[in-house]
Amino acid sequence: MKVLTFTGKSPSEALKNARIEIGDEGMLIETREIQKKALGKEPLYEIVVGVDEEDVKKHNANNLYKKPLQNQKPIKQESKDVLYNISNAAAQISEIADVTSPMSEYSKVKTQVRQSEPKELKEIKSQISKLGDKVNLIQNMFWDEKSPEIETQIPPEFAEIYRLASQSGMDSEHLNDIMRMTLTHMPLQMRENSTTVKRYFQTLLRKMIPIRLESMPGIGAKKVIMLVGPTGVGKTTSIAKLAARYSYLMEKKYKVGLVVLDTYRIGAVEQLMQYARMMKLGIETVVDPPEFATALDALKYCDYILIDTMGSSPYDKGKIEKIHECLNANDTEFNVDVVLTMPSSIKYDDMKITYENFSNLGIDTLMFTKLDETKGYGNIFSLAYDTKKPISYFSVGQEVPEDLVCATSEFLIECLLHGFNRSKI
Ligand SMILES: Nc1nc2c(ncn2[C@@H]2O[C@H](COP(=O)(O)OP(=O)(O)O)[C@@H](O)[C@H]2O)c(=O)[nH]1
Ligand SMILES: [Mg+2]
Repeated sequence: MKVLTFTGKSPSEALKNARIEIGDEGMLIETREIQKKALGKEPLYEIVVGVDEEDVKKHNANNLYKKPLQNQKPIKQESKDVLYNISNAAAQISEIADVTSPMSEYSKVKTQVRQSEPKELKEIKSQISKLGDKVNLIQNMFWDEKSPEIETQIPPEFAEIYRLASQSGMDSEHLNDIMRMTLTHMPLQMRENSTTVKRYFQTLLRKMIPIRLESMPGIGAKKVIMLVGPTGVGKTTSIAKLAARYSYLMEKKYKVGLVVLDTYRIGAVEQLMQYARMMKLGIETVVDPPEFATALDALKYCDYILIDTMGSSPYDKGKIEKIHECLNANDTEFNVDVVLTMPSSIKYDDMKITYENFSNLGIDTLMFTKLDETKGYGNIFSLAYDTKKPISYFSVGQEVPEDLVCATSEFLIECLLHGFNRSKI
């Protein structure tokens, strides 16, 4: 290799001189200050450039020599007086390359940022990773303390799903049962990852919920549906939604008739009367139990008969008994589907009390209202799981008729694990 030296009053001038002689070919070996600037004396810089065919090839392979000479950093940087940082070098390069406008502050900053970015990013990444480890550690510590007392030790990968499910208001015994089942049946390799644990758990929950899929009355048959439940839960509103659904919203337009047993509260009767007028539906009112069969008979031309009942507190046995008498007095051929309607905003224990109080009416399905007003849906899961009564509908708002959802296990488990999302209806 031939070693050539070039001098100048600055490193850039030395480089410029080198380029005049040898062009861009060559390897910048060193830049050094030969003479310091002093009174009456100009500074003198020297650059050492190697030019050799063999070395050119070698450095090309290392990517060092791919750049033109003015873009290279010297291999040796012995002279402490010459500060070689990127911005400095960049300034020199622009100077040599005859860049007309001097490097702006902006581009200097940009260069520095670009240089420091990977280092900072590395630092942030390492901090995040350390933090993640700490969170896991803490989570596991809490998990060890709080993990449910069931025979098998539940691994930390279950912590997230356990937290979500227990926060949802699900009965703790049910949750522990499910955990036990999961641990018994879940393949070992799936347990190592909290995502697969969650997916497995989700599927299991779905399979555990009894659902009554909506079916339409066959030719010549009819459906008689009665909504029962405490006052103010949304029975009348739901009857209006169902009526609109069957008479207007489906592909086939069914004949719908209404019966109202809520004759003690004039306002409540008027509420359903208004819906009946708006939708042009036949409506019958029932005061005494024997009138119930008469009302059904009067609406026998309908495909659907929807029965709204008097509101009653779960403890008001008298009113529940009156409904019971109506059902007993039903000597028609029509079978009445009794739907217990409950708001999702009440606790699981209160749901159970309500269920027990209405159970002598022979509950066929469950309907949950006001899903838009709550955050936890585990109580719904637990009631359906415990009673083995299928869920038929959900009410998700006050709007008639749109805020009604035909029950599916996917919808409920999605609400349970991720909250109610109107866009997913
Ligand atoms: N936020 C919300 N409000 C509802 C829902 N269903 C009914 N409501 C409201 O609850 C109140 C009582 O409803 P109503 O149908 O009269 O209850 P009922 O006494 O059981 O017949 C009314 O203000 C309804 O608009 C629902 O799903 N979500
Ligand atoms: Mg009502």
